[in-house]
Amino acid sequence: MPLTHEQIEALAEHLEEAQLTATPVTKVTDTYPAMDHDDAYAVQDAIRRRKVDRGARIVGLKMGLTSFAKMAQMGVESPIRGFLPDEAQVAEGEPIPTTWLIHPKIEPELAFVTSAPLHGPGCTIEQVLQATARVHPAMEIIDSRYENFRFDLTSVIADNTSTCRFVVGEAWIAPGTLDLAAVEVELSVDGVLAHRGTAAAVLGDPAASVAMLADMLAARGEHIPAGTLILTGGITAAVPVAAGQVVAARYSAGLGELTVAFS
Ligand code: OOG
Ligand code: MG
Repeated sequence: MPLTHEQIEALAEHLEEAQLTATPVTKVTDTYPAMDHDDAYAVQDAIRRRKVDRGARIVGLKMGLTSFAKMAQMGVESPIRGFLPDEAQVAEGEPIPTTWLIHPKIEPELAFVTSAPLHGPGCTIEQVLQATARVHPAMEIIDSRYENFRFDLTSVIADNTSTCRFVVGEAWIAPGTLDLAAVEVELSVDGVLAHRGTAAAVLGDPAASVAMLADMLAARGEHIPAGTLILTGGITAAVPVAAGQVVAARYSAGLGELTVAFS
């Protein structure tokens, strides 16, 4: 953990300013090549504190880079976790303005809502399913604060895993009623198919993503509380979006279609 408290606070301010002013910045590892993942999570935590101090609520947690499509797309090698502030949440059907975004991309996901606490280490898929109330279709809009959406793992952790906006569909299914890994999704932009995927792309089963989050939190003496919303990670590669476009994700398993319009 080579960074000082002051350096961590300065990086958090730098990255949050980049977000709030929609101005891309150089990677934090360009300035501090020796910083490690613990430093990066400390920067993420400092961004979280800045937002909470200004009155934001944390409405959920997310996992990222949980699919091979995403790891390959971004050139990084392991999953990461982040937080979802209320300012990122968009209601289903509400258009998303792109004015204050840098270079947004969208990806289809499954969102879990827990009904009981989940503790690691060694959290299992069975424990996750036992502790899950609902599984919803979701879309995440990611917007890296780094130039050209290019980063390494340390830099993207510090940047709260590119979190920008997210939409959780009102439709839901109860876990246990079907094989979540078999859920299929088709992502289309203005009616043209962009990607097709199966939820098994997310660590073999999206419930494994929640289990991994519980284990990651356990390493810091934390857990997933009951009532937590969790985005489990993009099922397909993410696609760039622009004002005027309409993106639809059509899910199997009775989860329906989730549409997001950009203005
Ligand atoms: C990092 C965030 C990845 C996901 O679902 O895989 C992510 C990025 O690709 O910018 O949210
Ligand atoms: Mg995502």
